[in-house]
Amino acid sequence: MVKKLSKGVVKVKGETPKKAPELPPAADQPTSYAELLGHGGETHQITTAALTMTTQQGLPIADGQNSLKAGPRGPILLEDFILREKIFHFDHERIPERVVHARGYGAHGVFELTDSLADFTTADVLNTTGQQTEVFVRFSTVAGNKGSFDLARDVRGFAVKLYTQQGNWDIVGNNIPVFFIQDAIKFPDLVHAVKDEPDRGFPQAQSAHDNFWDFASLSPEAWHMIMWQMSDRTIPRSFRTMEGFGVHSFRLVNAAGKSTFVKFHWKPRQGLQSVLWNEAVKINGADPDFHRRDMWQAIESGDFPQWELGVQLFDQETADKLPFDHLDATKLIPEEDIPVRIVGTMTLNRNVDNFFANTEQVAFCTQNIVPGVDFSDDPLLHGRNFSYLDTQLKRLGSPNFTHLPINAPRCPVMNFQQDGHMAMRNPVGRANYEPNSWGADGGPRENPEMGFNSFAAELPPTTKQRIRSETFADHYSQARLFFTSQLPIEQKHIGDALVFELSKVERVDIRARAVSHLRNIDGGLAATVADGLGMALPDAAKAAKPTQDLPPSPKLSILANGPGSFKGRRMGLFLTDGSDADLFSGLTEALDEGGATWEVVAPKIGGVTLNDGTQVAAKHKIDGGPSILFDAVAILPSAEGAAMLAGDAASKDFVSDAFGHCKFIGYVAEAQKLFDAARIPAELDAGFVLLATARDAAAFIRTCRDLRFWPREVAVDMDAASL
Ligand code: HDE
Repeated sequence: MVKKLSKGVVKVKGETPKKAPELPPAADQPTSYAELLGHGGETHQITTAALTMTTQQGLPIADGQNSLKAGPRGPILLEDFILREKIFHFDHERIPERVVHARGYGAHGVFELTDSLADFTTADVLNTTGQQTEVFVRFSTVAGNKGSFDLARDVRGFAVKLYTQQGNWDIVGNNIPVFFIQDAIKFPDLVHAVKDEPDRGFPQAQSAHDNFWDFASLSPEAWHMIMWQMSDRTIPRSFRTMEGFGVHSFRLVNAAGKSTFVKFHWKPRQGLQSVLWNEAVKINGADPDFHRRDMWQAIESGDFPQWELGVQLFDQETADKLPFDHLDATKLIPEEDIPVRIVGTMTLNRNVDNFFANTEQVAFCTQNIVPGVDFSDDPLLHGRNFSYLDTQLKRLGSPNFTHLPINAPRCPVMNFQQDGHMAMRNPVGRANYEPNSWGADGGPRENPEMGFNSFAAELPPTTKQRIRSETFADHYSQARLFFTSQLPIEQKHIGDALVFELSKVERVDIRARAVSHLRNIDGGLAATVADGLGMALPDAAKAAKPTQDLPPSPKLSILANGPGSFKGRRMGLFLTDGSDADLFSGLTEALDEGGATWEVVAPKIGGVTLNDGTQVAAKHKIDGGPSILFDAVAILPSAEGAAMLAGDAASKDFVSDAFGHCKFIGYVAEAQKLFDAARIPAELDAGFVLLATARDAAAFIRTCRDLRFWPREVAVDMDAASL
């Protein structure tokens, strides 16, 4: 980014080389590794520059560049313990990746309570307004491996660890409020089915294959979540533009021991935003780290993402009146039925300084709750409570993973648990059992007043059996509710996604079985998908319960809940030598004022010289900065520049992709040659805004408030004719 100082002199924004951190005076420097490790915080910050390099044992190293050899040309001697230690440690650097949610990205932040829930819960973090609680959040995709790409069509994990004064509270949620299955015993099957097929080891990070749709088409309970999965929710524009949901009902318990059911919501202040599927496919190639880079950049630039914490509170009587069972994780409660009460704000304000120590080693567990919060009887939740602790042991290798700085509570931890691999928190003294009479009071001891008490739920007389509740049997009504709550363009995207995914399924009978479920959800959708696949409409799947028509819930639409401004979004400025300097200044000033970001795309990474001689640095060379990386673009070449680039494939792609992805396009008249070369229809639609002078900049940015110019989709997609 460039700011013009005076004619021909520029300051390149954000590129001022950072001053090297000043080293403390020698006397203040840590003298030992142990002292370094004692620095606290979430990672062990080691400024090796200040010190002589040592082995893990602290032995100063004289030569780290050459191994110990018999003669200058080898062989290497077994005696070289420095070499062996280094290679040994390297060999053991990897820990198992998460069995699901392997690819993730985390950031630190703070939660501030704005509305006390003291009437409902004793949880300190939800009682005192204005109180700030440290948090760590990890966003993730589910199916792909750790090294997969960010824009897979997939559910996103949204896991929040709140370091409260009463212990760590983890809300391990997703960006979708429901789940595929109703009982934890089905989880390994679901995950096996969606991940790469075991014989061939592909496809990576995608559900578009036979095994997933085979499982899905044999699991009617999955179809509500499948509607979400096929919607634009699973191709978010950014982690910053996703909602988070705790999914299950939990309980809040107050000082009088009264329980209230609660569902947790995180609502992004940035508004909901997604990309298009064709764009997602291309982003994965151009920038597989699109989401993590976006989060990193936003936080580094001080544009801290924020979410509001919302709660849906309801009692047993209300629960009994709902037209479905709230203990069934395939169901949501429409906000129109039980409004979401906003009670706090979460701000992510600090990037990790060591990815492994923080994002990889963080261990979320649904069983991490605090006094005043408790579980509902949701059978999926209970399975999760077992799984998370179990998997952390496998992944982190020791029951002492709670000693790692990212997992350690920020309040005192006192008990008689001891030893184990890598124990870092080792109590001293003789007593390691309870009760004991060694200390003054034999502590630490339990505290019935402030300690966690399970809610004393009454249980009706019942029998032990392996069974699925009849109240879980309505599989399609909320799937229909989700579909009918979408705007027409969103419904089209769901149809497109289903056709795409099922077109990757080789077995025709699986395709047909999938479409048979759609018949119970929406007849029009079923017909569209069957037509898109070129197959006859199959009979409807046998339904355990008939589909009910529920009133639509506008809150379920992304487009109805968008950002309403260009703030926090990114404009691509396509420049060449000779581009108009006034327009460039006007546009960049308007973007800066509006809290948006912008990046220059130019024929050469060295930048361009504007028509007043100003030099502007480029962020991307054209083929390295395709328009898919931007929310909107401004095509601002000089006449010579446009003529030169009219034959350039990457420049034509830049324009035609922006057009095809329904982006708002600001342009100068000189761009016409490039538009013609990119075969943009001669009559420009209302998504194009002419930037005749710098005064037009503000109006263009206002136009970009809407996410996309959707009417264009009808023109660019033959499947849209039915809209
Ligand atoms: Fe998870 N899930 N899950 N899950 N899940 C894991 O725990 C599991 C479910 C979710 O960023 C694992 O630490 C079972 C629903 C997130 O580190 C594992 C069932 C929801 C993350 C596990 C579910 C989630 C995980 C793998 C069905 C949304 C990533 C690694 C009963 C509410 C957390 C790990 C992070 C991770 C088990 C279903 C969200 C294996 C058995 C429903 C966000 O323990």
